[in-house]
Amino acid sequence: AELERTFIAIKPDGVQRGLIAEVISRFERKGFKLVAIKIVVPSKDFAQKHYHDLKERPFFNGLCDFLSSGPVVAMVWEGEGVIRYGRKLIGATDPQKSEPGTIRGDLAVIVGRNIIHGSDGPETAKDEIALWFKPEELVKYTSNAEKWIYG
Ligand code: DAT
Ligand code: MG
Repeated sequence: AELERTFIAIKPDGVQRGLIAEVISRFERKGFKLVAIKIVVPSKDFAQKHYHDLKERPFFNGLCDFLSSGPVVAMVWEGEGVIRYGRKLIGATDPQKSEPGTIRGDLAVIVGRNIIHGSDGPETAKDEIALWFKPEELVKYTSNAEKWIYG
């Protein structure tokens, strides 16, 4: 399998609502491989780094306050097409527009409390993984399921 990785985070609303297992389960059952995970409360400064692309947007400050308001479950998932398909599992940014069957479609109502973050492309995936994790926190292992998932 091709070694593609994406950064996925369960935001404070998802953690507080008890949706950690639900979110992980969707990525795990799909056949993606978890290679890093931790729970952290990011500082406001760290949240601003994570969302630096959005710093001109009117909601930037509130967004960064929210991300740093409680524990976040930060993860790296690996698999063929995981960046793009991870975004499909997550659904549209605004849960009012997310399809049923997606994480945001099934589990969230408003854009400011949409449970989960996922990298939007190869460049942001690389940058976000490097921001949240040290290289040695990414675990290299062979999953026994791989030969059944990829043939
Ligand atoms: P996504 O999280 O789907 O990649 P994004 O990168 O455009 O979406 O925005 C990051 C987060 O900012 C998003 O998950 C929720 C918040 N956000 C986006 N647009 C918003 C808006 N119009 N009002 C309030 N919050 C918004
Ligand atoms: Mg984004």
